[in-house]
Amino acid sequence: MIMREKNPENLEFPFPELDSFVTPNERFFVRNHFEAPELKMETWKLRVEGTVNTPIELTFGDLIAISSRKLTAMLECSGNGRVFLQPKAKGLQWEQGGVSNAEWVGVPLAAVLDRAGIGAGAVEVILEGADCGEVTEDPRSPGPIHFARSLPLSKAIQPDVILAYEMNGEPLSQSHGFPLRAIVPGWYGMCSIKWLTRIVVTDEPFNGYYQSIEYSYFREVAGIPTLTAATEMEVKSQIARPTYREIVPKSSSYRIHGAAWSGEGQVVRVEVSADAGETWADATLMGESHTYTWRLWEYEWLTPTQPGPCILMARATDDRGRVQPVARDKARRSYMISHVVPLEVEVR
Ligand SMILES: Nc1nc2c(c(=O)[nH]1)N[C@H]1C(S)=C(S)[C@@H](COP(=O)(O)O)O[C@H]1N2
Ligand SMILES: [Mo]
Repeated sequence: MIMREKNPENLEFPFPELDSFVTPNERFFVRNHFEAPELKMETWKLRVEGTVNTPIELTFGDLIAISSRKLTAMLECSGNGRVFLQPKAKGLQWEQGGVSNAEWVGVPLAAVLDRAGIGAGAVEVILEGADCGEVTEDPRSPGPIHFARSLPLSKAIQPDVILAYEMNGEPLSQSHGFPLRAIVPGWYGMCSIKWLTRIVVTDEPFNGYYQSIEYSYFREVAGIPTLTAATEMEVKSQIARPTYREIVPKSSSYRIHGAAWSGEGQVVRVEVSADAGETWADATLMGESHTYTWRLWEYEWLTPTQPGPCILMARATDDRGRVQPVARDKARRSYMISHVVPLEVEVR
């Protein structure tokens, strides 16, 4: 793993080493804002309150008694690829490995909300983690805050939004949110709250730090840029190999490979260019197509006969016709980094 920050722990998956559809637990990237809390299964409780018919408190035993669901879903940090931004942006300088894919087991959030009964006028569901800290750099928090995000009720009650306690057949590790985390498939990683201990149903939109100040972008409303919480993942592809400045033999065949994904859609096409975007050719999509996970792809590249630098690119298209853009959209601030990143290699 590549250490992006020691305390709190922030670890990047070395994306050039991508060689499996499911990311092994010890290679799944870690994104923590505060020190990971040490929660004990015996004393852990999940409170559900706010605009509900009856506020409830569930123990871990109560929770796992609810019928479970298995789901393969990837998480991508919305700052993944930040190192490629020009001018340089503040924040963790992720390369391509703020993204991973796992099989999760948990209970639908909808089933938990049902226990409490969603009250009249409910519009959003806030998920709050047990981790807590103070943001001491501008823009500062008003003191210690918990990591929290809200989901619109319509997303919160979708059966694929789960509260997970298993990751790739093992109990969640402390780094990934033991004993319980949300998995909000198709949405950027910050929506999938770890160390979940409190759920608040609200009758007004939530404007917490991590969706108004951080993890928000400018969306145009009647021509006026309006800060809006980032939610669904953009369509995107990444090249795992070759890597930046890799030496590639001339007049031979090289397997370019990587992964591509699209939030709530499915990738239908990945194209590769070996001439800085002048011409494109279709890559082969491997395995089956699934919503919420990445699709591995490969392309057999017949390398140039002449030595010299060569610019590679990959771009994905999804089943809703979204095409990965070539240009960076500044309205996205330092998040949702999905534009095509040129990759320079050296043919020798
Ligand atoms: N409680 C809590 N949940 C959290 C975070 C956090 O710092 N605290 N980080 C979020 C972010 S920004 C991402 S990208 C994902 C990363 O999940 P992972 O560490 O399991 O890869 O968790 C999200 N959930
Ligand atoms: Mo993130």
